[in-house]
Amino acid sequence: MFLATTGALALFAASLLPHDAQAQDKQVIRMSTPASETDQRSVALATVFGPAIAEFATYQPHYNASLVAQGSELEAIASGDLEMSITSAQELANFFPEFSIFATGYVHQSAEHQVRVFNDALMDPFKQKVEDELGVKLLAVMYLGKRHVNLRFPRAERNVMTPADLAGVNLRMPGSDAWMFLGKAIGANPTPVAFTEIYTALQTGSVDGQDNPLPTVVDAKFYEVTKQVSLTAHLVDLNYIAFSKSVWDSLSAEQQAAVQAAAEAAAESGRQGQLAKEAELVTFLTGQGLDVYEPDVAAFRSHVQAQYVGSEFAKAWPEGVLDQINALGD
Ligand code: KDO
Repeated sequence: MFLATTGALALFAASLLPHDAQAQDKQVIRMSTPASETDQRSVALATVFGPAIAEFATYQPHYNASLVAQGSELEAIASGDLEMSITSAQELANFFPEFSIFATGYVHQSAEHQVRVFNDALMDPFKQKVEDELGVKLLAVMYLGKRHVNLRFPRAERNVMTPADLAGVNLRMPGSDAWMFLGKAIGANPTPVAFTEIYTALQTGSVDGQDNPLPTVVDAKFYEVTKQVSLTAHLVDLNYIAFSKSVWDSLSAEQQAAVQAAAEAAAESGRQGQLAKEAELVTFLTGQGLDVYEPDVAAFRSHVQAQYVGSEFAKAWPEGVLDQINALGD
């Protein structure tokens, strides 16, 4: 009996060997993000991207900034410590100021507009520069959603209809110049806090509010520690799927095509997931006792646009690109 079991075990182990050897040969793709595992972008990457490349690579996601701190992912890819992330235009603008055009309030109009812009020839020099100078390939654009102002105060205390109503409000923003500028441009007093610290910052009152799309407000449970959402839609936000160029170069042409197709399919799946959530979450948040209301969006738009005109950011935008982006609008 003992011998039989040992023999069976030996056979079983032997049958695993070629597999194991194969698994060791596979390229491991570590992906780091501050997002949670249940965020629609994370879900799409885990259920669409990972399986689509499983034959030759092992997709290994790290959530909640547990592997790399928010904002350091591009450096980590550039130095070979990470293979993939979902990066923002604001983070790219730290290296390449012209990327601030995609981080500017009220420039992108919708999820579909983001895709048209990303796939247009106008993006080619942007993508090329990131590839050449940082060793990062931008494979596809993921939809994060429309960012709104989400505050601890009840509406009776602070009714946010125009930028003037945000005067003196300590609004948490991610920590980079482009984000700070946007926070100021909507009329608030921006305070940099890492994504993973927002809940506590809201709970303890070290900030008065934060801005993120509704799916994030729900996924990260910010609704538990806030009382209102003013639907400012000041940024139709995105992330680019960022992939190590040196890993890309080590793949065969077929594998590269598979990675590219997998990234596009995951982005599409995540986009649909995020759009569906955006459509249903006003009801959920209202049910949780939050006031969710429409401000004077035209007042926000004209105020924000006026802040960017003539700014240091706008000076870095290549001639004519804003017009090209607008021409691709809805
Ligand atoms: C955030 O820190 O508010 C932000 O929404 C910024 C985005 O660019 C993105 O990094 C996102 O956080 C994380 O993926 C968490 O959702």
